Amino acid sequence: MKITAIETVPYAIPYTKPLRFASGEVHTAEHVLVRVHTDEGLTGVADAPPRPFTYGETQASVTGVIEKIFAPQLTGTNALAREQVHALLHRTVGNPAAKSAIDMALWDIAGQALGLNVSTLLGGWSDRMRVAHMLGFDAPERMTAEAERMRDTYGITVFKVKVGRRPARLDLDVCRALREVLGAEAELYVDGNRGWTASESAAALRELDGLGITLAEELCPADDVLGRRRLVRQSPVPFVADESATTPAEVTRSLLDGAATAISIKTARTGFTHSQRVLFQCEGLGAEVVMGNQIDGQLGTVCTVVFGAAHASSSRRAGELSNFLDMSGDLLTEPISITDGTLAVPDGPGLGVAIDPEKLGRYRQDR
Ligand code: MUC
Ligand code: MG
Repeated sequence: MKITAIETVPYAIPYTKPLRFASGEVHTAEHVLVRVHTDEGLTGVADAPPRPFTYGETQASVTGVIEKIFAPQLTGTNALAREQVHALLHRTVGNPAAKSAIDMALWDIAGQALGLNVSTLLGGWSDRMRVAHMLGFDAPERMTAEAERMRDTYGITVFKVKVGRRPARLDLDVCRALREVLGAEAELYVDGNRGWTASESAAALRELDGLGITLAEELCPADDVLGRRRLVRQSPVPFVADESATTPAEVTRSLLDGAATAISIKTARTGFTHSQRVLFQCEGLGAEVVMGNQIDGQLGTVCTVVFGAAHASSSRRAGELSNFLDMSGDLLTEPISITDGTLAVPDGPGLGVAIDPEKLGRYRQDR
């Protein structure tokens, strides 16, 4: 089964509520839908969410690199020969979202060809994951109200709180208010997106420890090598590398260098193939993982739950699977939904989802 074409469709869907965090903010999902076509009539699909403030990609760069470099290189290649595909993609540095979308679309094709869900192909551990909701910067009362709404409407009890503002008191007040409002049974963890220095982070961690925080993510820059190592050594909870460890090699270096003790896996940047390499490496080295969110829409969220639910170690912690709830629209024929704090892997071969042409028509920007 040969790849015949790779189609890119840029689209834009506004958020009903922008997500703000220490390294940026997102008001509109300006993503690229990637479709890989084959000579046997099967088409695989995946989403590429460019994050200029993290990886340097834009909607135009994703479309450009696929049209100008990847599609010409991959056309004619066996759609099931992922090692060959990755050898070709590897000739170009960077472009993680563009490469990952192609990788996941190829897994979608493999699943459809075999009549199996990709989650079964990857490992088949479970049919669902517990959901963690990410709370962006806002006033404490608005963040607690959002957390309560998520708990009361969707049964979500795990929250990742964006921190990294100055003064740190702003974020510490939020965490205290959340603990007070949600009680002891809620799980809280924090993500600083490198907003603080190592010393500021250490001071914040001392206060957060009393609030029963379970993970600390990217509180300070990993490039401040010694400060970061010192912080990670004294952290009372696993210290998660996210944007500082975006490839299997960076993950290894980060763990061995003492820049992190846990890893955020985002299928939007490592696809399924490299996410598995990251996961298995983490298992071998004894590092925990958390399934992260690249501010994904429903298609991206499906990819995260398909991967996360596939393995015992990636589904041990709740996955960040809920930020699509803040989008004003979506592309899937059957919307996904969170119930009792969990999200199910869609039924059916491949990724188990289909794109609604009418919805895509509404949001696409190329026509
Ligand atoms: C996170 O975990 O940092 C913010 C930007 C992005 O790409 O992901 C988020 C969440
Ligand atoms: Mg993060």
